[in-house]
Amino acid sequence: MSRLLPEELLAALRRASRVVVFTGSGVSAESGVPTFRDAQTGLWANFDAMELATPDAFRRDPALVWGWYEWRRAVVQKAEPNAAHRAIATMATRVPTFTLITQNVDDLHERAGSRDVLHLHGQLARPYCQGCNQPWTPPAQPSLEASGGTRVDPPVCPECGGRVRPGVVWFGESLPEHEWLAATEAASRCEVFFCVGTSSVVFPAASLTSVAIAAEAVTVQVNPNPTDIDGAVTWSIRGAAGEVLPRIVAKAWGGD
Ligand code: BV8
Repeated sequence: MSRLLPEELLAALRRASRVVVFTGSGVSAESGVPTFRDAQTGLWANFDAMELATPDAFRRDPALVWGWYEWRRAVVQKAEPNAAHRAIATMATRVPTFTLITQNVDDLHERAGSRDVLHLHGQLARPYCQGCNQPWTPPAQPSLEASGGTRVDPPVCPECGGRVRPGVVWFGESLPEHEWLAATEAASRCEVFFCVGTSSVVFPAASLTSVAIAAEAVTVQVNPNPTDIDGAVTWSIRGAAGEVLPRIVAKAWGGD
């Protein structure tokens, strides 16, 4: 475990032509967005995210699940990207080929300036009709904000009258093929692979670190807490992403 930034890591970063950053909900924690396995807060204290993020939960109680996603959309809307999101966007300008892969469904990477983000688990901002797959554009103001409750009936598709669902990948659902193929390709060819703010317990996304290790990339974990991959990665840096990543960018390339 290290808080210091090993010179070998910084040198590998400077000479790398292909770098991948793989993020989880911990990268948005310093923006005030609860991590996925944090005890739910406020209205949602008695619900388990793992139970709500499933097709069965939506089938059983669409208003409860839609209300949860509307609450999360409101939380993200009020949040701002943090120094970790900005450092990742800066890193992309310092290396020839950079790939950002995220498990997060928020848009904070994009709002920090990152482009072509590979969202393996979908996006809050992309609901769609489960009948005809027509994308549904959410109103600027999340409905829960208005209702203040925990239950909100999901919208009805204007095209086919079907039920609109959150634009995320639920447990038991397949990952989007394009994003998954692009992510595994990037992880298998990179020279440096960062795994930031994830407990690495959700698969197949968490297997990307093993893909990078098998490709003999320098692998770097950034997390304030221990995880199961502490002993598998080249460097495990114990710290908050918003503190560690800006330091890495500054020490590797100078400037901000
Ligand atoms: C599928 C969207 C197959 C919804 C999410 C092996 C192979 C394949 C599948 C499985 C497998 N084993 C088990 C499975 C099934 C399942 C799974 O992985 N279950 C787990 C729980 C055991 N996987 C699936 O169902 C996947 N689908 O495999 O389909 C298939 C094949 C054919 C046909 C049909 C199906 C789909 C998984 C996607 C689920 N959807 N999100 C939503 O958001 O509501 S996953 C959810 O977990 C979020 O996306 C989240 O990002 C992700 C991972 O969690 P983390 O990001 O790691 O968050 P967590 O809270 O756990 O950890 C936060 C970390 O941050 C902590 O370590 C903390 O210390 C750290 N941290 C805190 N503060 C900071 C910080 N780090 C840095 N800085 C800080 N400041």
